[in-house]
Amino acid sequence: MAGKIDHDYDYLLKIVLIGDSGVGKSNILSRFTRNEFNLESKATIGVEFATRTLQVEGKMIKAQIWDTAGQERYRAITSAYYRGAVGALLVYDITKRPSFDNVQRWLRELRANADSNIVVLMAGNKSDLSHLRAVDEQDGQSLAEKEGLSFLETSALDAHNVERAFQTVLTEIYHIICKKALAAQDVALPGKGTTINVGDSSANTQSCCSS
Ligand SMILES: Nc1nc2c(ncn2[C@@H]2O[C@H](COP(=O)(O)OP(=O)(O)OP(=O)(O)O)[C@@H](O)[C@H]2O)c(=O)[nH]1
Ligand SMILES: [Mg+2]
Repeated sequence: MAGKIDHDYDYLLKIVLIGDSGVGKSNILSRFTRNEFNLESKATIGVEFATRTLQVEGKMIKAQIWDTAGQERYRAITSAYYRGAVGALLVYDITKRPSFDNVQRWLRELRANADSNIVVLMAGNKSDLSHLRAVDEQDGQSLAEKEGLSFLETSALDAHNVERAFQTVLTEIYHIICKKALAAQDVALPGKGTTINVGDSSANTQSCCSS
């Protein structure tokens, strides 16, 4: 109906994909949002995004996932890319050691540009190519623990852990929202379909984490 805003979700959360060129960010996005994989995908130029709504602990969460170029020369303005992001998937390629060595560089960029409360999951992608492995799973796990990140090995090709990676990030964000809501229970209840900023302590007090 004209003029009617019909939200089909409880929260809209912005997630960004970061990591070196060729690690599989765009294919992780297409696998998660369209269940598609492309062996010959081209390097991303500028910014793209796609959405998918899924259930987290009984709430409908619409994930708006942003994808940009790993290559510096194709990247869009960094501050705009990170603005409002509440979660990030930091992707490396388990067959390309330099993409893992660059994780620290991506973390620095994230910390310089994104909200300090952003939830980050590090994904070692292309787990289907274990015969070409150049980064041990344990090295990924250790770095993640040192940096306080979640960690999973994924494969956009065979879909291994792709769903789980996003579920993990979204669930963690949802728990942060709930904690903030509990800490600010006297704030007026906003309507459905609220956009969330993890840095905003008065963001939402909907009845979440009620159990
Ligand atoms: N075997 C395998 N290949 C993958 C996987 N994910 C991506 N690829 C391939 O890796 C190449 C690069 O993938 P993209 O998704 O375009 O990489 P990207 O990180 O988006 O690269 P930029 O856009 O340049 O930053 C493509 O040939 C993909 O088909 C995976 O999980 N397994
Ligand atoms: Mg890409």
